Parts: sequence; structure tokens; C-alpha cells
Amino acid sequence: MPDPVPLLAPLGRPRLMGVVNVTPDSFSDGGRWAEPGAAIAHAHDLLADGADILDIGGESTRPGATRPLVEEELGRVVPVIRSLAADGAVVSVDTMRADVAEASLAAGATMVNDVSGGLADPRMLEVVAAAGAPYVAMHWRAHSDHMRDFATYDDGVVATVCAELSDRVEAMLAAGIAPDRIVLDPGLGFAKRAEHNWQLLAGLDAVQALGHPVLVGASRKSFLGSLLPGPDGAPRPVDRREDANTAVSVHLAQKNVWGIRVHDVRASRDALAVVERLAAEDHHTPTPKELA
Ligand code: PMM
Repeated sequence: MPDPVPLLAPLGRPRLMGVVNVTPDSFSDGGRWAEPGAAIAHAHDLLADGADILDIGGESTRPGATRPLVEEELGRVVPVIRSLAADGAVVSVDTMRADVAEASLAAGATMVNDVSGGLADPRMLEVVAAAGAPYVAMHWRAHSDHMRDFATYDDGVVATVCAELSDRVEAMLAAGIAPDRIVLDPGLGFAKRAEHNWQLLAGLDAVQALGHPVLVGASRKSFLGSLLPGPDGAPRPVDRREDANTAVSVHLAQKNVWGIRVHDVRASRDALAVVERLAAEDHHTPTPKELA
């Protein structure tokens, strides 16, 4: 395989992808960054906190969400991407639509992050292949309004997700996407129950063995909330799951994933610094003088 594009080349630590949802209805931050100016300012805060990539999305994929019109999605993401790319940021567009991917790449996005792995729009793989852009293909089974009906994995979630991602890789290659442009994502929370997400996090080696860089998004998802119920048994609210997410980021760094998709970049960046520092120490054999 030729050398990967620089964005996908190993860095010695996971890349941090900061989430910017330019939506009125995303599950954790819907509405906070819905205006372009607010989204751009938030994206700059994420860069200052150490984001390597900004992931700009204009469609909420929270369970039960209905889809915006393509014009609405374009109107949300394109101005934000154009501004951030002009400022030199590395931008990915979080979209399932080929038209939005195409317009976003023309506006300066570097990468396409498609939660449907090319299943939602028959033209997506063709657009990505023609652009030669890096492409995140997530494991996905159905749109958010009915994905809960598809959360069954009779042969085990890890093996099944790997097999279904493998099928998507075949489709990407057949469409002309270069293998060194492909990133895979197990799709935590998408047609997955809590136990499926934990099994996938524990079984990431199998996803990595498919031979492509791996991106994981656990940030603020409900399986973290249900792990940490309050005294009344209610799941921990979405804005108080960050410490658990940071622990997940430590796990992902130890697994050496390519990328981690997070809302709070600073917390994960600090965690990565600790993991990196300890890894450096592991390789250092103390001299007798140091031990004395
Ligand atoms: N999760 C969400 C949206 N986009 N993209 C990738 N590649 N992986 C994910 O896990 C993922 C995603 C949903 O979370 P959000 O509403 O907070 O953005």
C-alpha cells in the first residue's frame, strides 16, 4: 500500500476531532451553535483547546431525529466550512448526502465523515472517489428515526460490525476510493444498545485488524449516561458525562486508534498528554544513578 495521505499517517497519538453541530436539535448541544457566527467561534475555541480536525455537521443523528432538507443542511454547514478552511483549519464535513459532501469539499473541507458509510446516498462514494478525499465510513444500518429497530446482532456485535464494515470497504474500493483514503468507525450508539457499545470498545482490535485507521465517537452518548445512574436510577445527564468520556479517550489512546471524536477537546487532549508521557517513560530504562 502507498504511504497514506498526511492526514491519515500515524502521528504517535490519536487525532482529536472536535464536534461542531450547526443544528437546532443535536442530542447534546442542539441549538448552541446553530448560527454560523456562534459555530465559527466555537470551532476556534476547539482549535485553541487542541483539536486536530473540526467536524462540521448540519444534520442531527440523535435517536428519533427527522432529517433536514438538503438546502437547510447546505445552508448550515457551507458558510461555516468556508470560513474555517479559509483560516487554515482542517475540516471534515459530517454528512450522509453527496450534494453536501461535494459543496463542502468545494468550500474547503478536507475530509468527508459519513455516518452511513455510503449507504444513505447512492452517489456518495462516487463523489468521494472523484475528489480523492479521505473518507470516514461509519457502521450504520438505518436512519435515526428507526435505527433502534436494527440493534440486533445474533452473531455477536464485534464480528457483525466488522463483517458489515468489510462489505462497505468492498463497495468503496469498487467505486474507486483509494484504500489509503479510508477510515473506519464502529458507530457507537447507531443501532447499538449500551452493551453493544461496550463490546465494541473492548473489541476494537478486530476493527483495527480490517487494515484501516479507526475513528471512534463515544462523547456524551447515552451508554455513558446509563453507566452512571443517579440515586433515583436516572441516567447521568448529557452535560455531566465528560469525565467518563475522558476515561474512554484514555482507553482509545492505549488502543492507538487514529482518531477520537469529542465535544470537549481539552479534556481528551489532557488525557492524551498523560498517556503519551507515560508511554515515553515505559521506554526509558533508569540508570543505576537514577535508581540510587
Ligand atoms: N456520532 C455522531 C455524529 N457523527 N460521526 C462519526 N464518524 N462517528 C460517530 O460516532 C458520530 C458521528 C452523533 O453524535 P453528535 O450528535 O454529538 O454529533
